[in-house]
Amino acid sequence: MKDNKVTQAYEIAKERYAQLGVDVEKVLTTLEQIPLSIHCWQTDDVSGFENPDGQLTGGIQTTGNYPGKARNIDEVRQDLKEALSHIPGNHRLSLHAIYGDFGGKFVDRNEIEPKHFESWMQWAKENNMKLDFNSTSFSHPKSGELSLSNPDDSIREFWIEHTKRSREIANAMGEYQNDPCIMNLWIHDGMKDETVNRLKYRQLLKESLDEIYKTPYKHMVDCLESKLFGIGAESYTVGSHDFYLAYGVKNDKVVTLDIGHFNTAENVADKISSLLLFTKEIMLHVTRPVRWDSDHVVTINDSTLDLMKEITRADALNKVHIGLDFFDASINRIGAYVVGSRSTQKCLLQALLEPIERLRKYEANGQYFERLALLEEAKTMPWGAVWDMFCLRNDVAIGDSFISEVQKYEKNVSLKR
Ligand code: RNT
Ligand code: ZN
Repeated sequence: MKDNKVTQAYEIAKERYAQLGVDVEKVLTTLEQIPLSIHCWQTDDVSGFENPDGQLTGGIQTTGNYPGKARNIDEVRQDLKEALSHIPGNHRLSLHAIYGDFGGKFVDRNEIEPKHFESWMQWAKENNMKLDFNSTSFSHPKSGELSLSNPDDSIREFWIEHTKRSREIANAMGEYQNDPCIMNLWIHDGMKDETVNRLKYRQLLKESLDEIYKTPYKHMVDCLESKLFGIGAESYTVGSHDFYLAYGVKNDKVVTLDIGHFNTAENVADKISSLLLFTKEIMLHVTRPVRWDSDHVVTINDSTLDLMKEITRADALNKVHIGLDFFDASINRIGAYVVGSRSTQKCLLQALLEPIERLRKYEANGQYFERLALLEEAKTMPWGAVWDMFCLRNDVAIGDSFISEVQKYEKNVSLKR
């Protein structure tokens, strides 16, 4: 689309939004300031560099075998740069511990150090990004069904050591980038069938966490991610939502909400306003569960829209970290990043464009027909024209023109691998 057409459409949209009391310029400035924490693991189907040919375990799965996946650190970085060049705004990069720069040597999980992530810190700085971090419990000979909740002391201590070191690394990242690094802890611990020692494993997990969190750090933030079930661990999940919600509130830790980790009829968006009354911040894993925790690429759908609307309605943009967590191995992986990130931002934009003052007034007056009518009208407002302007100003592809860019990269780079 021609730039002047984008500008014309934007001017008309701006006027229409102004009639509803929405300042579009202000919205664009706000959107520009909201980073997504973009996960590194869509580049290579959650393989990492520790044992790239190993099996993905821990109840998570990628399906598909699309050609061109990144095979090493340089290819991961190259692909991330390509994806980012089509995503407007400045974003963060979320690394898993298995993505360290191990220089071809085997470094076990209980041996990782900040030095293995130094080149990432430099790379992120050069590319104007901040880093977030994740400890990795899965895809390891000691993963088994239980890690931090394992009754075997030596296995549990191995994972405690890994997680302690992960916090140290996150803190080093935060200090280096002069901005707190958000460290997410998700473990796969659970059981396939009827479990009779539920309390015992949860007790052990609690003890492990208490031990892990003994060291206070200034430059990182701890988050805990719960889950409903995993593949092969359908009957019992040690780190359930109740567990981490209670642990987080009691110990001043951030709770991570992954959209795929709740019963399908549960509205994750509704948790934002409750959680924020009891915890300082929230971490999100935005993803698209299809029938199960399938981690499909994020699209503009009701659950993503509702989530973003609840964040803006709760005035919580500065308290919620928006992380992405999808991994689809059946389509072009760069394309997956671009679509998923842009769709997340498009939902955020629609949320920011809500005529919230008028809606609130209606609600306060008991004018519920009027509230419903305006909510429906808002859905057909020309937010797409505002999005195009956002892309134009951020110098990224407007409309569908990123499709051919991604195809070009595929032809010239990824398919040659
Ligand atoms: C798994 C969790 C977790 C992982 C990443 C790779 O169900 O969602 O966040 O997806 O850590
Ligand atoms: Zn997640």
